[in-house]
Amino acid sequence: MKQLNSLDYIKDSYKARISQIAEERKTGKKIVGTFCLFVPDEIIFAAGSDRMILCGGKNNTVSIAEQYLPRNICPLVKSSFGSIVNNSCTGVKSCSNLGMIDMIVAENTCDSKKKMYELLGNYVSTYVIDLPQRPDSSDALNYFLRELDKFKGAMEQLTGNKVTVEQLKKEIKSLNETRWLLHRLYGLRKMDPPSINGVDVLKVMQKQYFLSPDQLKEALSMLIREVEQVKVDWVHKPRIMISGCPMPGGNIKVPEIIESKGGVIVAEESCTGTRSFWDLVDENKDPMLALAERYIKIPCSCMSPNNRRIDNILELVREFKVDGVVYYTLQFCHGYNIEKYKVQQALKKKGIPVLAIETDYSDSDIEQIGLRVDAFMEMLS
Ligand code: BJ8
Repeated sequence: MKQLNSLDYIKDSYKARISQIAEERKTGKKIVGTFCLFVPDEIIFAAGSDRMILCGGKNNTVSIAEQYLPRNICPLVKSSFGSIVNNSCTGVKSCSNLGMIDMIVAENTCDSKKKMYELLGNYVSTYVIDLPQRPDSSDALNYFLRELDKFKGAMEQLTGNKVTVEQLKKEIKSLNETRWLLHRLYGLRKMDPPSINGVDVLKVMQKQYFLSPDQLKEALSMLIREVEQVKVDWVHKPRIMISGCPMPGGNIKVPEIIESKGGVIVAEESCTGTRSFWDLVDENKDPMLALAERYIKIPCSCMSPNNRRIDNILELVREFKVDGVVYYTLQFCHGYNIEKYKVQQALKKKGIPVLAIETDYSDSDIEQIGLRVDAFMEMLS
């Protein structure tokens, strides 16, 4: 497939972004670190602060975390924690960024994250948003709205800036523009064959959490323009959707295996995929209410029941003409591992084959996963 210049631009934007954050700090701007989609960026930006997502996708910080945390928790939590406690930064590229964080904004999602945040407070000031975990119950929305109001207050205290309705509306509009661009990019993947590889899109989706909103919009516009020009000869490749746990930067093992074995990934039902942008925030409502309504709908497996996720998966399978689903989970992620049963049942009813892969951040299972993916592709061909 054609080399896309915008992908190099996105890859090379790392240094510029770090310098930008360093400059912002010199002017007194506060930098917030987050780990999850449930934290509304709009409130962080409306308070005049900037944010970096700190989820770890690299294996080299896992063993550092294991000196503090049990081995049998998910690698995403261990990798994230390992980057933060690794004060010496030995061999860990991303570690230097953490010194730039003024406050971590955490959320009550899965058990591993919740308990990890308690320990994180020893290293960086940590604020926790309490999420209602039964989103369909009658008082969940009001509870979440109150939590977001408290969070807005915490941001005002951190930055010394008042979060105004006008500023919130401006940030909602800006981030909706990004969501629209992502919808346009994903729209190009609905073509047969799509004119961009899944691995390339995933790298962009991983970077979306690192770039500033303006950088991201510029990069996405460039990418869309380039992808629209690409002409691909038709060759049959099984159209694969990945569904499950997020894949933060550094974790690209399974998508690379899928595409090296002849499949093409056309969508990712994950927080490094559609969950990050699928729903927009209503621009015609009171901004705090609109944010609460949009964010509480994120179909994460920490929510119960989470039937919205099943509906969304079936919608994506239809829209992206998916031939098979790779259900991807990280070891010890109980939420997504348990929800696998319901997802498999729903897809089975629609005649969509599923390959379940449970893995970690190490390379030890590459060969074994490759054999299973090979067999899956053969079945789909
Ligand atoms: S909204 S998916 S980003 S919580 S993989 S740490 S769930 S044990 S990352 Fe997540 Fe927010 Fe949900 Fe998305 Fe726990 Fe599972 Fe690990 Fe996970």
